Amino acid sequence: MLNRKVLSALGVLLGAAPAVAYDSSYNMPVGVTQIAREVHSLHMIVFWICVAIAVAVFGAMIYSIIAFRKSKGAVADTTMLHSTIVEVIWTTIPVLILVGMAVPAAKTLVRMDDTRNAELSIKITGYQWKWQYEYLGKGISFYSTLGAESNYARQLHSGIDPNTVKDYLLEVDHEVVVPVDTKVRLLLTANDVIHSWWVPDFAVKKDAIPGFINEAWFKSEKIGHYTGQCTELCGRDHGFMPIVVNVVSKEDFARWVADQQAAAKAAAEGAAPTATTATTIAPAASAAAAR
Ligand SMILES: [Cu+2]
Repeated sequence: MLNRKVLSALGVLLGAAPAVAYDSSYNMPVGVTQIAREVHSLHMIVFWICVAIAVAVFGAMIYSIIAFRKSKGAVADTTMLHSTIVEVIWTTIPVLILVGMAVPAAKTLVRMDDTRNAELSIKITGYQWKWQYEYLGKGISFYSTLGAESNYARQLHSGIDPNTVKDYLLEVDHEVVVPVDTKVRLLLTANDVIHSWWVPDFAVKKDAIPGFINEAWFKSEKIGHYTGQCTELCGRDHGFMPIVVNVVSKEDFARWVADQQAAAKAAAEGAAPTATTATTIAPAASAAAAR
């Protein structure tokens, strides 16, 4: 009776592991960059190693508890108190497993840190509670804050059901626009407290620290909208400074840059900004591509 209960509980646990692993709403996203895919597969390798170890360890333990219980007349073996061979085995196997996991992980970490040959550099500054984006060498600079709809809905007694707001707390007024298939280097810093720039689909998560410049990069292989958040608790509105990256075609990006530069020039000359200051390019089309 006990055997069957324990075995069925084990079965449920083992069945749940792959289900959790492959249901993307629980698991981390595969992402849209080479690095993100590598990170995802490293995560899955380590996950399955952990599952295998858990099955072996808990399997042996539960079997021993059931098969050698006192009521069955089991008597402790007091003769085998020390075994050098067993100690060597239980030291060697974990070392091999750890090295086996560390080598591919280190390779990916080295690639993550290689920001050379970037085709576009964006300086990102974290503020309480918004992000500033400066496209280096292009004369483009703007702040990105929580979208108006989310901002209204989040207010106490707003009367707005957050479930009715599209991309609640994941929409901004000015999206970061970058070209597809382009290595984009990010230079991260902050102007007050520590923030952290995180976009899961790019596998980029880097602290933005006052007085320091941290580097990161990504090369999106897919056009679309990708969202992220600040992941360093930075004060009252930490949860209200999302990130939206709009990955567009290279032609659309060139057009966007020209529009931004023209708008900046017009503003500098004192003329009223034109309608082309909008930073969103075909949101419906690119959002559809992302999903
Ligand atoms: Cu923050």
